Amino acid sequence: MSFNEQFDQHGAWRREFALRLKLLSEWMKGHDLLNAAVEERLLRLESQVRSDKVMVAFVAEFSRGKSELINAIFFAGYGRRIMPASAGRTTMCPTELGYDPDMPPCLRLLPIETRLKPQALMEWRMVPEKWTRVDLDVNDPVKLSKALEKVAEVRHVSQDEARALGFWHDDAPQDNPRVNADGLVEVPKWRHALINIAHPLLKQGLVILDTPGLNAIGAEPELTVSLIPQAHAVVFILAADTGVTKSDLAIWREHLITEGDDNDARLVVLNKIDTLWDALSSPAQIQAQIERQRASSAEILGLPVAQVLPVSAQKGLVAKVTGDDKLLQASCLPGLELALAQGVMGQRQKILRSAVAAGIVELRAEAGRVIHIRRRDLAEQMIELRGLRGKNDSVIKHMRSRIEQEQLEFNASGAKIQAVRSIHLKLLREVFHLLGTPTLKTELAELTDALKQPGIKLGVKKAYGKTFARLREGLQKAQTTSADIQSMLGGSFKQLNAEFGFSLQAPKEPEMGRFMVDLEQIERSHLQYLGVANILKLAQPDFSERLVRALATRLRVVYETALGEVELWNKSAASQLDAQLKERRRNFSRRIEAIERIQQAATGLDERIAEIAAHERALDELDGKLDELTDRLVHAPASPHDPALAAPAAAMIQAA
Ligand SMILES: Nc1nc2c(ncn2[C@@H]2O[C@H](COP(=O)(O)OP(=O)(O)O)[C@@H](O)[C@H]2O)c(=O)[nH]1
Ligand SMILES: [Mg+2]
Repeated sequence: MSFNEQFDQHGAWRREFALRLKLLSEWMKGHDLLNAAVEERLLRLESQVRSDKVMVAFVAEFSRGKSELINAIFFAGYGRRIMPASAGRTTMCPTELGYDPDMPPCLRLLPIETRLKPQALMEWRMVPEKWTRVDLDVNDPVKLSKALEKVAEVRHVSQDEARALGFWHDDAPQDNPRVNADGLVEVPKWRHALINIAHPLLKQGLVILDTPGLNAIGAEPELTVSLIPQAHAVVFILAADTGVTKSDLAIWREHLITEGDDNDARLVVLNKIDTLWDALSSPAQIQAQIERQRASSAEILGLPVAQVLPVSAQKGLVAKVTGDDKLLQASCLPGLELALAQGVMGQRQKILRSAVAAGIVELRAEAGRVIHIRRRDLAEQMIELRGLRGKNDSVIKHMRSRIEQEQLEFNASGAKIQAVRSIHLKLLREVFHLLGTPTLKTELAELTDALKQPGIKLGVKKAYGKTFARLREGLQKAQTTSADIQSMLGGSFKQLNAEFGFSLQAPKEPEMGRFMVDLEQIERSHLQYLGVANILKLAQPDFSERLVRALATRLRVVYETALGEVELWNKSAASQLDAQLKERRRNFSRRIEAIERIQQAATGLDERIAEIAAHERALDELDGKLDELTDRLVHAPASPHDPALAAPAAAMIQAA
């Protein structure tokens, strides 16, 4: 299966899942099984599946064929080049292709001058008016690719301006852009481009990042510390006509090697193998030459040969557009697509599926508790009513006053429950404080200050190390406090269960380990960036400020996610308590009502008992149905060809 097919399949699974989830939520609502925690979980699952993005980044030096490869893999269906990729028309700024349904098809461009301001790219994303917008006509491939040529636009500026923008380094003259006859330097006109088009793959959540060469990557710290490390797959491209150059190696070493990462997510492509196709050599000779180059590239990069995939993007695109199967095979493009499909999509699917499966199990447990307490209440009423059989009026009266007494006592115990709540809240505030934005800000302010100290540059790694050590300590504390909350809740719930026959169960506290790993990964990507090569850049105060800003935006995402999990966990605990209190209050009024009816001889005792028995059966059915519906979600078929899909969702509604 190719990448595109696998992606399609993933999309189909997500749509199916979203539909089933919606039906489940309606069904639960109809049976009064929704409480705050269940609702929250449903919402999260829905948005997790709906907004799941898969980012594939193409990273390489100028002119290795990134844009051409993107055209060949994703956009051949348009019948022509979409991303500019011909000699002299090369991408100058990082370009993200994706789909946002709330926006018309357009190209948005952030002017390069925004580099002079300290805000991180992530922050600029939230200020749409600073971007230049060009609407796109997706039905006209010629106009479309013409409009996209804007990502190749350049400006000519003075050396000083180029320096300020991060494109001129006095210490590394060999890497500086060329100066024209007027003494002006060519720099990209745009800092970042966002392309919004309703391409089928993009609609399903694929995001493609096309990057310019080494110089531009180095000038935008956020690429190195955020976008590239967070991509689900990175395709690094070499060209057969240049071999592994010094700057290829610099990109690989400075931006792409991260120890401990899973290798499936890093693909190395040896592009332009067609330049080795030579009419005078035999196919075997050509093949041998490709293999030699493949082996030497692999050796230089320190990879197994199998991980370097030879292709010809250009011939692959031509072959797809003209329907030339032989050429397509010769281009080796299908092999690369397969590797992307298995390495990237396969992984992504697995992760998403196991995440949602865990969510569904929790959901099932929450709803199960509601059913459980209803069942318990019915059983209690049943015993009560059976006990009234053959009893006279005064016994019935006595029974009623006993229930009323119980009700009074229960209401009076509200203080106890209140006490549990207030301890819970107090501890929770501590966790919120530890993970909150103000705390993060304080920690990073210290780092910014440290980087501002003259002469500290050589100790910059140390300053980072200290900051991260403090952040880790904070997370650790959040974990310990969460564990305290958990055991406090566990103890109080146990007591309440014993006293009132509740079935409360403190939900497991969120695991901070995952965020610890995120933290480590962020630290690694930053440290890698702080190598000798950047020591001089770090001497510029605005550069280090930008770096810390980029760090802050990335950390904020991690902390917000952690906070979100803590919130959900506590909501789940609090709403369990609410739900059981509510059910219990209802139960008292039901019992009193039943006795009243018997007293007034409005209904016979036997009839009432039969009613309860019927309720019990209905509850059993509800429980079974819930099992079935949640099971179907966990085991939602992966493939649209799966026979299980032949029984579509409509059948499910009927069954429900
Ligand atoms: N012969 C050959 N040329 C290619 C191939 N892929 C890209 N090119 C050419 O290499 C140049 C740079 O390609 P482009 O995609 O713009 O490179 P980028 O800067 O990495 O995005 C263009 O002139 C392409 O036509 C290929 O597979 N074979
Ligand atoms: Mg390009």
